[in-house]
Amino acid sequence: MTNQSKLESYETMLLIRRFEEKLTELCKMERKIPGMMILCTGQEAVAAGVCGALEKDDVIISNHRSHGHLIAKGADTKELMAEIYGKRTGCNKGKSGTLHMAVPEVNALCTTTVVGGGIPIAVGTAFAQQYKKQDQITVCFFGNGTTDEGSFHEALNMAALWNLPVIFVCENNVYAGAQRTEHITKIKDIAVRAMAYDMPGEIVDGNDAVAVYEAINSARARCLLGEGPILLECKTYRWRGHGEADHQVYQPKDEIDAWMARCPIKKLQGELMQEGLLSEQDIVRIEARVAETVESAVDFAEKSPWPDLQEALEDVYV
Ligand SMILES: Cc1ncc(C[n+]2csc(CCOP(=O)(O)OP(=O)(O)O)c2C)c(N)n1
Repeated sequence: MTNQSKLESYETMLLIRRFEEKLTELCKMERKIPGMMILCTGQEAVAAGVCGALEKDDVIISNHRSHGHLIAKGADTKELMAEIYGKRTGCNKGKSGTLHMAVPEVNALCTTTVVGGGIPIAVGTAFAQQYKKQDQITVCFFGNGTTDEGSFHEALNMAALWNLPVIFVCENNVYAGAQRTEHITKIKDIAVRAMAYDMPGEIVDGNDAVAVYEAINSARARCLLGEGPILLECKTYRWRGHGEADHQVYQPKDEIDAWMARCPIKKLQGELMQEGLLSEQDIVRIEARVAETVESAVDFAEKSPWPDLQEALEDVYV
């Protein structure tokens, strides 16, 4: 990973963090955004590490915890914020809201809240990439709980059988809804599930953006050689509840504190400073740039028009 890519990952993670902190404020304190709000706070290194190692033409398929993935893939933060507000200027004209955003301009083709729903779609896009002999791959993001769904197993079987260029990225954040992993899944490491489909299953520190980047970089090269899919398990933790209305009573305080002490942003920041790539002044400058990006996204969303009632049935297939 180059020094430039490390600095970019740092800024991407910071942007995701500040963008979501703003969302917490907007939906909880200011009550500007109604409905369910699901954040990836604490998991930024997975989004930044994975997308940092991808090319723009590579496809990502995401789930209900998608803000980080979309920002890291290069989606316009103004259009994301406007979409979350439900405004006409949003990336999906205000129809998806926070949970189903797609940004085809950066090949973020689908985010779905149907648990396990995105994985077969990723197999489809990877099949198209292979069939059209494109030098592109697909990455599919999902949580640990998703790997208990039938669709996960069917999709991995087919992807392995056809040597498809797809990386399955499991963000093991210890929980699935209010359930701890060990209460719903017998195995300790999700990565061992790859064995059943004769594909590599790797475990990486999901709070280490550099490690995630390196793992994706080599997995991508392998996919492009036609050697088939990989399952990458990123061990991480979600700092907040399942959604913002969740009071996290089931998450022990000392567990949250321990993971917060392993903040992925602070980790990379420390490394960059130690390597002489980042100074205190640089941090202040990056923070200011990120704050400005978030503020202008909110301003854009606030000033944007609502969709008209007659637009409700446009772009909808029934
Ligand atoms: C098919 C389906 N079943 C159940 C749900 C309700 N649901 C939404 S998110 C979620 C938990 C998913 O856990 P995991 O895959 O580990 O992802 P995480 O939320 O931890 O990132 C559940 C059960 C759903 N949306 N779709």
